[in-house]
Amino acid sequence: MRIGIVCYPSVGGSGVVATELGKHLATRGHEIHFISSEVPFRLNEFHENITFHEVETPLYPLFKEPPYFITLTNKIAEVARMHKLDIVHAHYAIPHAASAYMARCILGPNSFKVVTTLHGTDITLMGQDPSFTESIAFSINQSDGVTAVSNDLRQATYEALPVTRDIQTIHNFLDCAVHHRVSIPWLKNRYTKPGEKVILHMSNFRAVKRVEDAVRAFALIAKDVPSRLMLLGDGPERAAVHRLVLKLGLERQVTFMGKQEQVIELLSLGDLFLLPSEQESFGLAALEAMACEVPVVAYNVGGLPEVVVEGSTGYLVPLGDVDAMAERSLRLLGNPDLQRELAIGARQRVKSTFCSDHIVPQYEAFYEAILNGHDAAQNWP
Ligand code: GMT
Repeated sequence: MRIGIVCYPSVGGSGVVATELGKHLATRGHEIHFISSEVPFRLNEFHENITFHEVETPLYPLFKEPPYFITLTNKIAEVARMHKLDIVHAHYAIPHAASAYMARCILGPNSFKVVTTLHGTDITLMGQDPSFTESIAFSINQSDGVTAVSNDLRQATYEALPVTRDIQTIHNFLDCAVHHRVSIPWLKNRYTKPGEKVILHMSNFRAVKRVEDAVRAFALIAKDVPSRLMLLGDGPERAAVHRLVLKLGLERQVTFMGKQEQVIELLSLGDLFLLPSEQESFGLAALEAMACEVPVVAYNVGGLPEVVVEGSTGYLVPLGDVDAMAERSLRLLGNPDLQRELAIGARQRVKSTFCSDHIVPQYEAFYEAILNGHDAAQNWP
């Protein structure tokens, strides 16, 4: 198949999933065309079946904002025509699905099929905002096929928006051959002290991630167990998190690692991963930790129960219950056999359910069904 993939290029779950999907599809012989404003950050090696097409958005003095929607639409139409694309797969409803729809209007109804994957914030945050609802619902309804990264997000979409199209859940995935625990002694020596337990958190430090809760839980954990909190990532809440670390006198036990692109080595240092997000349609960061044999303690929200299995790969506690987060963490860190059991359980869960070998064929089958004229609207919901 000839497939265009439209995604955000920056560090972030939707861009990562879109890029990994494109790379795996290319390896499986499909012709892949990435369409984005920059080279997606995980698209870091040459592949003969992958072409990148940059969307350039000139800012004329007349415009207050760059007209990205128009330039993206234009680029999708241009690439689809030139490379005879079968499918344009938009990751994120806004503006990608809307642009793909408009590009198809330009080329005509028999040109290419539009597949949209919903990742979460396009529904759970933007989807609730009246400034976006009409356009998001329209883009979803006009797609030829729609997927969501969890059952929870699928359900949330029907609840939030007047969507009449079937949505198929296709979970996020990892390359299990690449994502596994590695031992790098110098890294361990560089960042941790002997005997310390390593607690990790990784996110884009947006308010929805509640990183301060991870720090508060860590403060309780560190009272009982010699430990270190390693914070991977950066974003708008970083300064507030730093202030809290200082206020709690934890500066010697908390390490801010900043934005990291290669995370496997760092995740492999962990004994435990904290994910106190107040919303998470899937929680790719949790999956990445689990692949590296790191159990997860998270709030019981969104799609996280589809990833973290209570008591066998980690624990899920009520949203905002920092005490419970610390208590489960201590239960695990205080019992090395239990920690090991959950670490192995976490890896097993990723291997049995979320490896690329298992998920990428689901996307291929989905594309094929759409190209063969399956009307995805028939099955709703
Ligand atoms: O969570 C973020 O801030 C980034 C966001 C994105 O669009 O990249 O992540 C969303 O999509 C990921 C990939 O499907 C999911 O793993 C995340 O759970 C989801 N984030 C939220 O629902 C808050």
